[in-house]
Amino acid sequence: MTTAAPDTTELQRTFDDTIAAEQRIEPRDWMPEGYRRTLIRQVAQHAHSEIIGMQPEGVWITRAPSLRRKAILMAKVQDEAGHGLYLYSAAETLGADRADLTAKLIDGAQKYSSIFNYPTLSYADVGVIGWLVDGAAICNQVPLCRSSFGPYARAMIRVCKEESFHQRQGYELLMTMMGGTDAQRAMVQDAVDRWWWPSLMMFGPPDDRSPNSGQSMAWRIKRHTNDELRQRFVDMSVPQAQALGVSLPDSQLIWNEQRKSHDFGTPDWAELAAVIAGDGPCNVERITNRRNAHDDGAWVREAAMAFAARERQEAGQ
Ligand code: BYC
Repeated sequence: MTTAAPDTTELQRTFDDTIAAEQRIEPRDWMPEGYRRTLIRQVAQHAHSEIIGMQPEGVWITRAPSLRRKAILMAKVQDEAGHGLYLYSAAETLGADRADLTAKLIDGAQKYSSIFNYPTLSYADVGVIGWLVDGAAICNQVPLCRSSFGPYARAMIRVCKEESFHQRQGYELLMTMMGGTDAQRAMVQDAVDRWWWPSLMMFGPPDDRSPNSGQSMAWRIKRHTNDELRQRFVDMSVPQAQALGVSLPDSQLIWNEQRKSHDFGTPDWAELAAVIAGDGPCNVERITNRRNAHDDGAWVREAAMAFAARERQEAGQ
């Protein structure tokens, strides 16, 4: 006796019910092709961001001002490599091929976060990346721990724990510098002035120009809109800036008693569009470095493949 395969309507109903019941979709479950494509797009972009995101801070490892700072920074940059690897693995559970994803990053066919296309000009930038960039990442990623796709949500739990350490180390670094000389305080303020607006842009375009948000929210891949998370980040950062003793470079930033939230200025959306399109200050440098690292590692991949093939052959004998 054969059992008829369930038809698409029935599969779609099971999928919809799973999402509505706040349960997870797992790799072997049926899923609409659009859901799979959206997740591969977002998870791959996220993985690429972690890998490219190693560069702006990585260049400061050799110039860290003490052994302690060097050890902390090395651990942080290594964590970012780890996050990239979990996320590529999550994308593989959706049927994506890791080599193909890397090729798409290098060829510019897939995106990575706009924030990593800005230069790190002083050591204070390492602290500000920890405070603001990792802070924005946490704001964005904590809700992703409840994302409907199981492997992505589970990867986010570990990533967020590590991001909290990253944020704390950045804030502690800045606190130390703010307790130092006038020149050090000026370096911190300069870094805050340069990173504040790009950090707000990390959350993506405003909701009325975010083509993917509606469907991604309906599928519960995203749990909040870009503007909701941006607002949360501003409200979180203002008291932290006060405690640190820095000003945020926005003359329109003010507490709104009615909304119980801060009003703030409008990020330069034309700048975000240009950076996403490949025209930011460091896009070419970041991709060139990634391409060179990939080419330089070709012999390692070949050796690993040859070793695996020999092991398989010996096991078969
Ligand atoms: N940069 O419809 P929208 C880290 C694209 S790394 C570049 O709102 P969506 C860290 C967007 O992809 C953490 N592109 O899209 C590592 C879309 O283009 P496509 C990075 C952006 O997906 C090292 C188009 O614009 N975090 O923490 O609904 C050191 C329209 O946007 C950006 C993640 O990757 C951008 N900022 O929402 C330190 C989080 N914004 O694909 C720290 C996971 C938008 O249609 N991703 N675009 O051609 C997400 O949460 C969502 O994908 C986004 C965008 C909120 C970013």
